[in-house]
Amino acid sequence: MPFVSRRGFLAAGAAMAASFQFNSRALAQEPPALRLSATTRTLDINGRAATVFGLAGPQGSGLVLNPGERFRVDLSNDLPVPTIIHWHGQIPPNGQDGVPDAPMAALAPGETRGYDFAPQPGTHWMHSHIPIQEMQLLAAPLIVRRPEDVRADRQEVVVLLHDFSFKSPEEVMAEITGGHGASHGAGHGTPAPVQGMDHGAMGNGAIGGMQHGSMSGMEMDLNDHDWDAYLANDRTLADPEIIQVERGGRVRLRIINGAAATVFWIDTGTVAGRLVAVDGHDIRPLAGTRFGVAMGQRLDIELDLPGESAAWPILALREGARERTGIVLAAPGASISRIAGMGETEAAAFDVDLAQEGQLLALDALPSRSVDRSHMVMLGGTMQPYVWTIDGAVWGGHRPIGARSGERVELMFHNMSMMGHPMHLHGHSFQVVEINGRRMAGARRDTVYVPPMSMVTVAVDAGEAANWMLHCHHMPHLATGMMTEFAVEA
Ligand SMILES: [Cu+2]
Repeated sequence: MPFVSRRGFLAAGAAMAASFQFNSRALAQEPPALRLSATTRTLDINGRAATVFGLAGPQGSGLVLNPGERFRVDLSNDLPVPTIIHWHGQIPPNGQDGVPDAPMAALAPGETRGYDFAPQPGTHWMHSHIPIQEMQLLAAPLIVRRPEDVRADRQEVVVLLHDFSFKSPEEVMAEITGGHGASHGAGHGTPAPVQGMDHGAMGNGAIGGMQHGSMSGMEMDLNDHDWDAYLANDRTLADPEIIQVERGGRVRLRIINGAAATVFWIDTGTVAGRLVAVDGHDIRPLAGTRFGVAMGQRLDIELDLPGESAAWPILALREGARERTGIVLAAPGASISRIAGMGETEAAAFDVDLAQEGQLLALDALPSRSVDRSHMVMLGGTMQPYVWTIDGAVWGGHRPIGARSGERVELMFHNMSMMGHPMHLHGHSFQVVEINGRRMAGARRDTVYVPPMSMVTVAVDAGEAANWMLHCHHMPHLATGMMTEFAVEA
């Protein structure tokens, strides 16, 4: 029984009707599908009410699946507008991937559609693939636990990060694209010198947050919008989530950067962390207290807390700026002091020299084999006009990147622009195999950050014959067309 058609999914394809009758009998023996609803909710952001979108499930916001559990979900659109949800990090059949009209239409208001596939384990998430909806927080964690997670006796703490504006996403987009480009006020969005061109580890695995010499003559653009708030699990540091932990507790942070256009540094403060997975894939553990995470990416960080009645803030610092957000881990009896929403100093720009990515080594490397096909993928664009391109084109004028199913393909991302781009490929997990000309057995991922004027090569075994989206996960870049297709033929 390769595929169980379900109610709404069936409605979209008459060809599936026959299999539905066969499969409906089998359904009786399975637990009911999980219900997930795209809906609106109200948040309190620094004392002001905000109506945003969300994904409500049986466990609250988001889903946690246990080992062996299928991803069997009935998604309902309870919004007044069409929507569709992408299961970021999953490898579903292409028809269930969740991109509007590629191939399935968005769900109309009131429509329910069924999804059923074997999920990829790890820290993943799900979000609308309509950029202005993701900007309205239509996103939630999607955690698939491994058997070893269940055995580990390690408290799992999920943190979903966002940037937030009280303005409508249309207004935000108009401000970003409407002739001004980067905002140049208040010390944000100003071109920052490219830092840290001296390579190599920065001591004890600690990454970033350090000022290196600027590279003469080059400026990169960070943070093309100043958001009203930065959220960790929907809250600011004025009223952060307090998570009860044990003295001497063992914690696994599952960090998801769901922001539209903000790269964060995760700062574990006085507690040493171990980065053990990125994008749901295990890596060789990397010690440190500060790890960067670009839009769409995930970090799993293990902490072994001291045996004290203390509180340990876990902060997310906006790159190139002073704003921050976060949560607080608190042992019984801890006194919790207020944390300012602004740090003393600006956090560094993330991974301009790929020092972090260059230290990440896969534990589940792709099998070694010869490369059947390689493509140079040029990333370009400018703030003025606000246009971001792949191979010189925006969506609609793009030329798909071709492959045959089963081929080993290398995509050489070459960023010729002055902004960084987190590049996300649907339906596959790739491996970072080269950074600025240096071959390596880097991390398995689905989203790789390509800083300005840099080259990152990923290897991927082409999967199901279908057109899979390949795009920048900076939402204003995506909204203005920074997307192409990885066109896999049979
Ligand atoms: Cu981009």
